[in-house]
Amino acid sequence: MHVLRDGFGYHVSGDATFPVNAGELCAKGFTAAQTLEHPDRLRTPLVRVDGKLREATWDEALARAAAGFDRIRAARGANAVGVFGSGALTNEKAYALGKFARLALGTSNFDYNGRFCMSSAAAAQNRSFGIDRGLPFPIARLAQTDCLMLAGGNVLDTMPPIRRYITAQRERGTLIVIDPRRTELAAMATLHLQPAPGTDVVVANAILHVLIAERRLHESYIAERTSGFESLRRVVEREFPERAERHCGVPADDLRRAARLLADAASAIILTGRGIEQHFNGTEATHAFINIALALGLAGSPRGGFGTLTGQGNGQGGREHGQKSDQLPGYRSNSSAIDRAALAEFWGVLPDVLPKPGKSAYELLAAVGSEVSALLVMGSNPVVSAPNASHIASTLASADHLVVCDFFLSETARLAHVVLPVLQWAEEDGTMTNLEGRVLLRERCVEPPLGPRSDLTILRDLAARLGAERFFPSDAPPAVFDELRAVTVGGRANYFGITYDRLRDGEALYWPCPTTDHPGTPSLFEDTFATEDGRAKFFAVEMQLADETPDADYPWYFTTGRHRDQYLSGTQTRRVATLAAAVPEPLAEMHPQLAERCGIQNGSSVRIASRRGAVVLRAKVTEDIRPDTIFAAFHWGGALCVNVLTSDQLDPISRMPEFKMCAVRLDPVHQKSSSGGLAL
Ligand SMILES: Nc1nc2c(c(=O)[nH]1)N[C@H]1C(S)=C(S)[C@@H](COP(=O)(O)OP(=O)(O)OC[C@H]3O[C@@H](n4cnc5c(=O)[nH]c(N)nc54)[C@H](O)[C@@H]3O)O[C@H]1N2
Ligand SMILES: Nc1nc2c(c(=O)[nH]1)N[C@H]1C(S)=C(S)[C@@H](COP(=O)(O)OP(=O)(O)OC[C@H]3O[C@@H](n4cnc5c(=O)[nH]c(N)nc54)[C@H](O)[C@@H]3O)O[C@H]1N2
Ligand SMILES: [Mo]
Repeated sequence: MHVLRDGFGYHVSGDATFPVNAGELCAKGFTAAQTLEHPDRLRTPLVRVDGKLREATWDEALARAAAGFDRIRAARGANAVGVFGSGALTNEKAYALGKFARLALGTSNFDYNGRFCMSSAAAAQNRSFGIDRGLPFPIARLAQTDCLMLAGGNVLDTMPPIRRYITAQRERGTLIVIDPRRTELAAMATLHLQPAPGTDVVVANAILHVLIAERRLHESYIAERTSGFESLRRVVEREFPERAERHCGVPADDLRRAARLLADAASAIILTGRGIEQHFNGTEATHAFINIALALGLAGSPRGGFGTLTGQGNGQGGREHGQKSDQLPGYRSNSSAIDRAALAEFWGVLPDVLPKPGKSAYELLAAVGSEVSALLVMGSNPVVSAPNASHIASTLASADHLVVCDFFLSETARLAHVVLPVLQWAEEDGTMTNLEGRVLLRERCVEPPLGPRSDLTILRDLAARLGAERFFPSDAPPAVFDELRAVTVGGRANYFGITYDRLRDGEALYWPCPTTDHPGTPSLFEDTFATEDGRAKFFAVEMQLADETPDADYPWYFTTGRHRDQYLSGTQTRRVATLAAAVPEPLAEMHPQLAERCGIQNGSSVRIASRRGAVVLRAKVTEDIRPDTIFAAFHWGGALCVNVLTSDQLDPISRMPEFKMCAVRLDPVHQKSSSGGLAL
C-alpha cells in the first residue's frame, strides 16, 4: 500500500506487486487516508471532570488513568480491573497489551473483540486440527479448486479483493453458497442454499448424510488421518435430507445436489464465515462443515482444504499473541502448566504470577459496574458492536474508571473518564498476520501528527506508573517484535524466523517459521495434523435450538452482518464522506411477502423489536432474502444501533455471542407517530 500527499491531502493506492490482492483495494482501503487528517481526529488527551470531558496534558491524563487502576486494584483486587483489546491492533500491540494486563495489572479479566469475531472458528479448528490458522493454505488455491463451498460468508462485500480468485474459480468449477440472503456471491453460485438463520448444523449434517448414503466418502483418508468418524456416522445417519428440509427450509433435493457437487469435484475447498460461526452453537456449526471436509479427505490434501475467512485487519495475529486471558503468546495455552512455565521463565516471573483465565469478552463487558470497576479499552467500540448493546452501554456508563485509547471519540470513548488519543495505521510501524497466516510489515508512511501517541508508548508509560517499568523496556515496534519472536519459540505460532528485515526484503513468510533461514509454512497438515495423535478429529454435532427462536410474539428471524462500504462499528467509515454518502444508514432488508404481511412499503420506516430493545429503520424490500428473515448491518450507533436487538446467549465452548439470530416483530411506523422515525 502506498500513501501519497498532494494539495488535497493524502491518497492511498495499492501495491500491484503484492501477490495477495495484486494492488486491489476496497472502497474502505482507498479512502482510508481521509481519517488521517479528519477534523474529528483526537489530538489531545481528555479527562472527565465534573461529569464533562475536558482537554488535559499527557502527564495529567496518564497519571489519572494509572491512579484509577491502582486505586481500584488496591480496594477490590486486580480482577476488578479489566482490559478489552482488538484485532485491529498490530501483533506488537496485541502482545504488549496482554503483557500489560498480566504483569502491570495482574488481572485475569482481559479479552478482546476477536471473541466476537473468530472465536468459534478458532475453537473448532483447534479442536479438530490442533492449530487454528484461518486458511491453512495460500489464498491463491481458491482459484484453482473445482468446487468451492462458502458457508455464511459474503466475501464479495467483506473482502472485495478476493473477487479475482472467486471469478477464476467460478470459470473453472462449481460454487455452493449457504446464506439466508441472495448476496451477489450467492447469485453467482451454481447452487445457493438459503437456510433459516441458525440452522446450518442441519444443512451440513444432511449433506454428510447423503455422502454416507451414496458411499462418496474418502475411506482410506478417514482410516489413516482422522478419528471419531463412527460416532459421527451414528448421528448423521438420522439426518435425512427430507427431515433437514423441515428444520432449515432448504429443499432436500438441493441438499443432495450440494453433496454430489462436492463429491464429484476432483478438488474442493470448504470455507466458513461469520454467518455460521456467530451463533450460540457456532463452534459446533464450524465442526459440522469440518466434518464434511474430513469425510471427503480434503483437509491437508492437495485436493482441497478447509478454512475460515478471518475478519479484522489483524484478526489472525490478534488471536495468537496473548491478548486474551485463556491463551498465551505464540498461541500457547494458559491451561497448560508447561506453556505457563515457559512464558513465566521468559518474562522472569514465577509461573504463579501469571493470572489464570478470566471472563470472556461479553461477560467482562457485562460485569463492568459490578464485579469489574475499571476497564481499559484499546481498539474497540463495544457500545455499538457488542450484543444486547443497550445493556452494555449501561454497564460501561456505570464504570468507576473507564480508559479508552482511540483516535476518534467513539461511542465508547464518550463514556470514558480518560481518553488517550493514538496514532493511526499509516503513522507507525507494525506487523499484521493475514488470513493465510502470512506476516506482513506495515511500515510508517506518513509523519505522525503532534499530540497523539502510539498505543505501545501508552502501555509502556502506564506500566511505569503502575510499578511495572522493567517489563516494558521499549515502545519501539521492532524491539517489541523481537521480544515477541523470542517468546513464540516452542509455541504453535512460532514467529522466531520472521524478522523486519526479511519482511522488508519481500519474503512471503507464513508461520510457523522457527529459524531465520526457514522458508515459512504456506501449507499446513500435509503429513500430519497438530493434534496429539496427529489425526484430525471428527465431532458428532447435532442441531440444538437457541434459547430464543421465533414464536407468536416475536415471529421473525433477525440476522445481522456487513455492508460493503462500512466497517464494523463505523467509527472510521461513517466519517469518510464518500462512504457515509454511499451508505448513510442501515436498511432493514425484508422480502416483499413479509413487507406486505406487516404493512410495510419499500423505504418506509419500520420498528423492529426483540425482547431486549427496539430500533426504527427504513425498509429495503427485496426478493433477495428469505420471507421469514430480516437482515440489517450493524455499523451505526445511537438510535440506529441494531445490536440493541441481538441476543447475548453465548457459545459454551468459544463464548461467542449469538449475533446472527434473534426473534423480532415488525411494525410499520407512520411518519408522524410519536414513536419517532429516523430522526430519533
Ligand atoms: N465492508 C466490510 N468488510 C468487512 C467488515 C466490515 O465491517 N465491512 N468486517 C470485517 C470483519 S471483522 C469480519 S469478521 C468479516 C466478516 O465477513 P462475513 O462473514 O462475510 O460477513 P457477515 O456480513 O457478518 O456475514 C456473512 C453472511 O452471513 C449471512 N448469514 C447471516 N445469518 C446466517 C446464518 O444463520 N447462516 C448462514 N449460513 N449465513 C448467515 C449473512 O446474510 C451474510 O451475507 O468481514 C470483514 N470485512
Ligand atoms: N450485530 C453484530 N454485531 C457484531 C458483528 C456482527 O456480525 N453482527 N460482528 C462482530 C465482529 S466480527 C467484530 S470484529 C466486532 C468489531 O467491533 P469493534 O470491536 O467495535 O471494532 P471497530 O469498529 O473496528 O472498533 C475499533 C475502534 O478502535 C479504533 N481503532 C482502530 N485502530 C486502532 C488502533 O490501532 N489503536 C487504538 N487504540 N484504536 C484503534 C477505531 O477508531 C474504533 O473506534 O463487531 C462485532 N459485532
Ligand atoms: Mo470480525
